Amino acid sequence: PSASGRSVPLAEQAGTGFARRYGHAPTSLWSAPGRVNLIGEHTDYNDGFVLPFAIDRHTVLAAGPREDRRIRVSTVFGDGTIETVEAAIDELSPETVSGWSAYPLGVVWAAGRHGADLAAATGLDLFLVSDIPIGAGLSSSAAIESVVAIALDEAWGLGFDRATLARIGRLAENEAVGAPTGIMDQSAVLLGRADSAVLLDCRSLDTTIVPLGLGDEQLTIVVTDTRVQHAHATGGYAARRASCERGAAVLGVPMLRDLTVDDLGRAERELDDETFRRVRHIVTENARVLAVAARLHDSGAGSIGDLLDASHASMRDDFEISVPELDLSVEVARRVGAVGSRMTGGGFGGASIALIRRDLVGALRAAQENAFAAAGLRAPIVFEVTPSAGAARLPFPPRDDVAPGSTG
Ligand code: GAF
Repeated sequence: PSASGRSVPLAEQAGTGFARRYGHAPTSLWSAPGRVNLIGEHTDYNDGFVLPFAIDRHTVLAAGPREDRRIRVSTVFGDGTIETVEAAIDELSPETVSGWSAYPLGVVWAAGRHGADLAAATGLDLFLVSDIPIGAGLSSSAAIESVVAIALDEAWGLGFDRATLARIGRLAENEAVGAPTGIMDQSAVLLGRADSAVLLDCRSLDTTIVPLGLGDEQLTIVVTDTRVQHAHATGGYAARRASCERGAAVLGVPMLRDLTVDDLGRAERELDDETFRRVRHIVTENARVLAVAARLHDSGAGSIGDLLDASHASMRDDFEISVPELDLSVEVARRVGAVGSRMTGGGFGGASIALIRRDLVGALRAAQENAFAAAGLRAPIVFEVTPSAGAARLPFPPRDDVAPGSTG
């Protein structure tokens, strides 16, 4: 919010921030949303299925060309401080980038690995602003990667399709940031459509847009950010990935995607208990994703609640990636009358979602705040999200009537 109390649109913040920082105006503006995963957790790196949607929270990038072959990138932190990092395009590698700038600069390097001719690339000044909470499991990182990827694609005339841009973002995250994540987040951010989720087959990368029709049923999706921060470059995420690889190896399949619920009897006999439970989560979660997509098509969002609930139980008990704050927020949502509720994203912190009637949103917010206070926990942040369009170029100069993500 500005000093006047009016919330300054992100596009305007990016444009004026750029001009103040670099002393000249930007030439283009770009926007990429965060994402919520409706269902399909940790299935992406097992070649399975996911069903995320882009949300109405964005990272906006102001960009302008330079005469030399350097990249300058700036970002605004929550307390208003601005940090700028500068690098020569030719010297970029996973070893030379670090901190927050590993996301945008890692994308430049990754574009080169995907065939972009970096030797012919002109320098760029970049300025990033965002209203996606960091560490909440809403893909603030994929939004940065994707917004930089679409801007480079046009500035350098690369002509990559969206699936390739998603791969570039993922490569940056895996190699430059060092988080062994899958392809879901970048795909959701780049391929999202208004009022819809994206059903992604993470083996073929085939996508199907699945209309959610929430408005027709007077339903909405509410995020409860527990403010327990997670980071996927460390610890549990990589350990879960290793368990999945071990399970597939022992069972003699290329990926856990290649198992069905009919294989779980054999899996239980051949695996140790912990690995079996990790495998059972992936196998049943893949089945739930396909069932949710089918039910959305056949009978609408009001019919998917039990599958969301079962997904949460599986993550809590079998995959063991939930935390008490997430479990509490899910229980509270059910008590208030949500259709269904589950943690979303990689886990070990972050946010849960509740699919709930619109008229219950106020009651849900109050109940979450009360329950967290009663448990002696930091107040959660509770807000509605709207399934939104994916990353896009914004009109420049900014127009007041066009919100980030509403074009393209
Ligand atoms: C994180 C990762 F980035 C995704 O690739 C995915 O594995 C998710 O956790 C869990 O479903 O968001």
